[in-house]
Amino acid sequence: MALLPILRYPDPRLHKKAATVSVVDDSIRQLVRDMAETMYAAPGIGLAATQVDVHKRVITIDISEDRSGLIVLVNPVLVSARGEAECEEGCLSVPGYYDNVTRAAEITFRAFTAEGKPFERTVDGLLAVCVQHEMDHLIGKVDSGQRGKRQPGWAIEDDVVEIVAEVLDHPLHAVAHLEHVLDRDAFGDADGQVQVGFHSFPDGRRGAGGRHVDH
Ligand code: K1U
Ligand code: ZN
Repeated sequence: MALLPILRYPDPRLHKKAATVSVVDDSIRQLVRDMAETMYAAPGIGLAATQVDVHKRVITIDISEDRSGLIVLVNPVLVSARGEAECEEGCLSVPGYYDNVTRAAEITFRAFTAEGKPFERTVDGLLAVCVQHEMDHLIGKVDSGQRGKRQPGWAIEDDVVEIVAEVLDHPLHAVAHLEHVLDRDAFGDADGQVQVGFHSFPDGRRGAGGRHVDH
């Protein structure tokens, strides 16, 4: 098994459309094993092949508490969708962001297992949200978290605060400017105020990120 690097927004490869898998063979099963390992390590509750730069319609999901409920979707297709639900979503390709997204509350989809067996399922709740999120990845859609909320552990360094104060009226400028100054990814919001800086994760890792400032 292998841990695969996860592409990060704004990598243009995240917008590629995944191709239908023609045969579920050993190479697909190896991809599934690697994706599952990568998803568990991230940690995440879902992963689309697009996110690991493999442009095939393959998804892994595990929403179980004890990480024992791996679901594999090869060539998933949406059959029907009902109702609406607003939920907070994260994305491993946009670390540090959580965004409120409106999704169908219940969906029915068809897919193939890693053994190439067709199945159909009707799901709701977090699983429905996660399937929709991962299927978006397969068509190259990424929610960049532009309405993202502040996460616990947020920290902005002094030098970054100065830059933010200077460019607060031009959030997209702020993002481009900070990416240049910090030489790393930063995120922003097209229509609101954005602060951009470093995010401190509970385990001590640090990364650049941004947060929307409510008026
Ligand atoms: O596709 C991805 O980017 C993975 C993403 C899936 C997702 C999360 C929430 C709602 C919809 C889709 C994640 O897994 S983000 C990380 C996350 O939500 C999480 C990680 C560990 C434990 C519990 C949740
Ligand atoms: Zn995602």
